[in-house]
Order: sequence, then structure tokens, then C-alpha cells
Amino acid sequence: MSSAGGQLIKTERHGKAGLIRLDRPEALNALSDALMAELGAALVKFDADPAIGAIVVTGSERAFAAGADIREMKDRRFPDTFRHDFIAAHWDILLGVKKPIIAAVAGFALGGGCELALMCDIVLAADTARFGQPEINLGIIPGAGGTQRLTRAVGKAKAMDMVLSGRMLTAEEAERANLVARVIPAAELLAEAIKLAEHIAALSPVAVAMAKQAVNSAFETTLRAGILYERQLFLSLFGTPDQREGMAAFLEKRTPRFDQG
Ligand code: DAK
Repeated sequence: MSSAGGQLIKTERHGKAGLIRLDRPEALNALSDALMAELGAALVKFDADPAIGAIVVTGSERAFAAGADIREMKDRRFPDTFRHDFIAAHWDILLGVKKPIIAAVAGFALGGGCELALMCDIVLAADTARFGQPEINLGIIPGAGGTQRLTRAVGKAKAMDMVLSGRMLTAEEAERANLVARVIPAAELLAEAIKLAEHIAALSPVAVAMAKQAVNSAFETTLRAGILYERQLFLSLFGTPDQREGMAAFLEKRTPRFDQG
């Protein structure tokens, strides 16, 4: 394991897994512009690094992130919010990351913290995790997918409940609602997330990147267009050495050696 980092995040490498820890404990990892800039830069760096195959984003035991920074937002006024691309630039960086991002969530994941988790590809939750969209208590509404990505994940009934009341969900309730993939005892969360990232990182990088894009397209297009897109990606993988290696290895009863370049 090696580590580095800026002031508001820390990065580590665990084999081919890149780990990003949000590290602003005094504000429960509130997602200030500076923190999001550091997070975006770290994601871009890991995404471009051939030695990394998957990325884990985590917070602390107490908070994954308690939302965007309310102190920073308090004096913002319309129309400047609209004209100057309020907050969005650093958040949008996540959308361009090709490698899988795993959110390892313990403690509070509120507002932008919940939305950040939902922008990741797999959400693993500690049994201590609490998910919520409390923006309504501040006189605003979610602004980073909490009415859209959340609704597609959990359905209208649960999304309305969360967005209109600001109520927090336990990890178990979040799992039942399809907001998270798995609930894990808090003490094992990070090790489990890194293990999952290392497992994915050992697979074919091109197949993994296409699998991510194909699933994400299900949220952005019609079923017919999505099926056609999936078909094109599927067919194109037959032009890769990894498809030949994966299938040959299966038939020869050995572990495949995918092109990790
Ligand atoms: N911002 C700034 N500081 C925060 C914070 C936040 N979101 N959450 C907590 N803190 C700070 C507290 O102010 C406190 O600082 P000091 O008073 O010690 O200086 C410290 O963290 C510890 O918090 P508490 O004393 O409140 O701790 P408790 O255990 O009593 O309560 C809590 C924990 C998480 C229940 C509570 O802190 C809380 O309710 N926090 C606010 C949660 C919230 O409302 N979050 C939603 C914020 S709005 C967008 C992208 C993102 C967004 C919008 C648009 N675009 C891309 C366009 C997102 C918006 C939001 O997230």
C-alpha cells in the first residue's frame, strides 16, 4: 500500500485498487468546492493510470459526507448560481470516469453525500450508514441527482418519502430499497470494498469499462436503444485479445491473464 493526498482527501493504492478517502472530519466531510476539486483530480488521475483498475471512494466512520457545504452555499444568489455553473463543474467529472467507482459508505450520506454515492457504480454500506436527502429542511431541493438518479434507483414511493420529508434511511432500509448493493459490518467495510475493487481490477479492463457504460446507458435511453447499444459493445469485444484469452482460459481450466496494459 502507498499513500498520498491533498488537504481534504487522502489517496492510497492497494494493488490495482485506488482508494480515495474524503478527509474533512471537522465538517463531516461536507463537500466544499475545494474538496470536490480534489476528489475530481484524484479520480481523473486514477482513471488515467494503467496500474489502477477500479477505485474506492470512502469517508470516515462517522460520515461518508453530510452533503454540500452549507456554509459555502448560504450566500449564493440567483441568477449568479445559474450563470456561473454553481457547484456543477467538479461534480460532473465523475460522469466521465471510465473505471468502476465503488462507494464504501459508513455513517451519514446526506444530500450531496447520498447523491455522490449514487453517482458511483457500486454502493457498499456499513451497517452504520444513514442515507437521506434533507435539502427540504434548508428550503431547497436536491441538485445532484437526488430527484432523478435516486428515483430511478428506489422508485417514486421511496424517493418522494425521502425528498419531501428529509427522513434518513438505515442501511438495511436502503438495501431493501435498492439504494445500496450490500450491507456489511462496519469493521469490514473498507477491506470488503478494496477486495471487490481488486477483484474487478484483475478482469479485462476493456470489458469492465464497457460493462459500466452499458449498465449506465440503461438510465439514459429507451430500452430499444439500450439493447442496440449493448449489442454493439458485446460484438465489439470479439475484436479484443481479452475475449480470446478469457474463453480459452475457461476451456483450458486455468486463470485468464487479461491484458492489463
Ligand atoms: N455543510 C457544512 N457543515 C456541515 C455540514 C454541511 N452539509 N454538515 C455538518 N456540518 C458541520 C456542522 O456545522 C458542525 O460544524 P461545527 O458547528 O462543529 O463547526 C460539524 O459539521 C458537526 O456537525 P453537527 O454538530 O451538526 O453533528 P451532529 O452529529 O449533531 O449532526 C448531521 C450530524 C449530519 C445530522 C448534521 O450535521 C446535519 O444535519 N448536517 C447537514 C445535512 C444536510 O442538510 N445536508 C444537505 C446539504 S445541501 C449540486 C451538488 C450537490 C448539491 C447540490 C447541487 N450540483 C452539482 C448543482 C448538494 C446539496 C446539499 O447537500
